[in-house]
Amino acid sequence: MPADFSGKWILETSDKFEEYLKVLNIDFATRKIAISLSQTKVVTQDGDKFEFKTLSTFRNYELAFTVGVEFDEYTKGLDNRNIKVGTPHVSLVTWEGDKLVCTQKGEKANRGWKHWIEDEKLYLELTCEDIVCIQVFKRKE
Ligand code: YOG
Repeated sequence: MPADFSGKWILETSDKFEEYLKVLNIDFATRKIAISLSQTKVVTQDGDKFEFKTLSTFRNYELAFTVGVEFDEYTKGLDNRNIKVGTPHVSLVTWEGDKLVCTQKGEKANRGWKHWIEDEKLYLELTCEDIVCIQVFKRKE
């Protein structure tokens, strides 16, 4: 039985988020706004079909995918990169035990993220090149 990520989660702690933004070439002013934001993650899960909404007062990012199915990803409003099927650029989410693991093959090396639940918190590890950022979310009542 896979983990259940569904619900509304609010960002509690963020480690190395600015370093992650830097490696994605996000400019100074945008970084300062981004690191000060409260983020809410809204997850809808139906078997292996997922919808992730990352919401803030500055920008939102929505992603829908099915585990095991490659998809095009355009990181609109984030670093605005294309991660496309049919080129060597593609995103894919798989289960590694109870961890949801996304690889984002594209212009940036070693890019991806992992989600898991630990002690009733939602963890998000964001990776790009040699940077690993960890965000922890708690359930929003
Ligand atoms: O989530 O990939 O949960 O899609 C944002 C990284 C900041 C805008 C969080 C807006 C952004 C400027 C990860 C913040 C890096 C910063 C709220 C989003 C680039 C630019 C949207 C993400 C996955 C996993 C699901």
